[in-house]
Amino acid sequence: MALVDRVKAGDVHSVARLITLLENHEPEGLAMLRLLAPVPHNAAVIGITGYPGAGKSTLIDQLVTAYRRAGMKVGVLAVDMSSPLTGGALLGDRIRMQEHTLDPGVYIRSMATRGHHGGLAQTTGNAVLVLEAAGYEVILIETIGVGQNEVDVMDLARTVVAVVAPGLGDEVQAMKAGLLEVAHIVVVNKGDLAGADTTLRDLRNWCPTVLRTVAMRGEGIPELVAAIAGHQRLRGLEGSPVRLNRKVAAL
Ligand SMILES: Nc1nc2c(ncn2[C@@H]2O[C@H](COP(=O)(O)OP(=O)(O)O)[C@@H](O)[C@H]2O)c(=O)[nH]1
Ligand SMILES: [Mg+2]
Repeated sequence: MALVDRVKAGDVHSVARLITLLENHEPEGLAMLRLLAPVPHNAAVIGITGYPGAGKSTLIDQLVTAYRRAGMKVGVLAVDMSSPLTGGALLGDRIRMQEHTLDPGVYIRSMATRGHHGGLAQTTGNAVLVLEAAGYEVILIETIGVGQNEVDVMDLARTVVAVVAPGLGDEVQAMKAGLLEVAHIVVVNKGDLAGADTTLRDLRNWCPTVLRTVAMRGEGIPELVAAIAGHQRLRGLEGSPVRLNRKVAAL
């Protein structure tokens, strides 16, 4: 069977191989992407953005568990700029996600970002296409979301969740200026820490949907899943060009 057919059949190794070809800008990869067409855009593409340490990976880990329980195939694309700000973050993510790597219904991938500059969003978009072609129903994209590159990556997501940790006054101010503009849902994670109430109150003046989570303990996850489902339904009603994932919207 050709690589393209194996991707369509959902073979994980072929998915990984094709994404690598696309990451390396191999002409062969782009040719195969064309062969995948038409790709049904049935996945719920969800962006999880926020500063390093806010708890994005921990939250994604919990979301993966929730969507798997609902029987959906889940892909995770961890996009992280190779800046001093995020150095070393990806290894931690891999270790945390290890439990899911044993699950054939979950595909987790760190997108190589070094030297990508403007092409990051395109490469990530191509990876989303490959996952959709392979039948993934939920695709979670993790990014730190501060620079233009990451904001472009967020354009790929139908629902964008901004994650904030309490007690970081300056960070919250920066989030208001940048991240909150692209976010549909704001999560105050580390709700167990002092200052969570103040941060929640503050952010509720800015965004209609602000939730508290303790990702480490799985608290607030059903509410987040419901808020994402609600947003997907809303987008469906608006007649967005991206098709609605009915399974996610039904949760
Ligand atoms: N106290 C507390 N710590 C958390 C919570 N969620 C995550 N963390 C911790 O915060 C740190 C950063 O989490 P991580 O998910 O890697 O953040 P990311 O950089 O945004 O992906 C880790 O040490 C987590 O264990 C939470 O709800 N409460
Ligand atoms: Mg992370």
